[in-house]
Amino acid sequence: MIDLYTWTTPNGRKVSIALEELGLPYTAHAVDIGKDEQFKPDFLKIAPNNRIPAIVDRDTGISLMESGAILIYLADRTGRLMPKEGEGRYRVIEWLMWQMGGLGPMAGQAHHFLRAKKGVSEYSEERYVNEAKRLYGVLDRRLDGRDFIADEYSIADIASWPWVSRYEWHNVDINAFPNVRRWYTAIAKRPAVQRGYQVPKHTRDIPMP
Ligand SMILES: N[C@@H](CCC(=O)N[C@@H](CS)C(=O)NCC(=O)O)C(=O)O
Repeated sequence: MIDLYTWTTPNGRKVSIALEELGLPYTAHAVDIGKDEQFKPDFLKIAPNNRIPAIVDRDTGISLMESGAILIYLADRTGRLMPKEGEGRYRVIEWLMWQMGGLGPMAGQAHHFLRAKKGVSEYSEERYVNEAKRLYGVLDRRLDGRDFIADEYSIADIASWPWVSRYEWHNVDINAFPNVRRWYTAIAKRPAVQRGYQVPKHTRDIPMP
């Protein structure tokens, strides 16, 4: 049994989607970041960076923060969603790192300046929207002639998909990136993705372009 500490955000949804895909039993615990619950001392013991998501695997005694590390752990624990060795494994890790260091942080900053702090900095709004668009272009070229980011559906797709599901928030016209749109809509139809998206609670249906 895995305890998942999460909220209704892209980084949280990565982990609930992976758990649903893998069919691992888990209990979701809501950490409402709008009410600063991520700063509670009990949560900080497993997530010292005061951010969701985090997990505690009661079977192995391992606790982890950082969504990328959690995805690698779940893939290794089950032998699924990432090749066990060889170039294919590093390709998945390569694109997982691309999401963790690029798409997530840049789109996240776009959300901050376009929504939470709208009007505070025109320069920042422009910079992060342009960076998000550049990253969509990178993903679109990667998906040209490919169904998934690596050879098969993997944690690289699961890491990027919830961020792309916020395309409206970062003002990117997903229809301008036909390979991303095709990939996004195909993954959106997966039952595990539909279940994982609504953890820890329903906020809205999955946006569809
Ligand atoms: N690199 C971290 C980022 C986690 C992160 O930024 N989580 C956000 C929600 S998506 C959060 O907990 N924010 C709370 C805060 O900013 O205090 C990961 O991928 O797990």
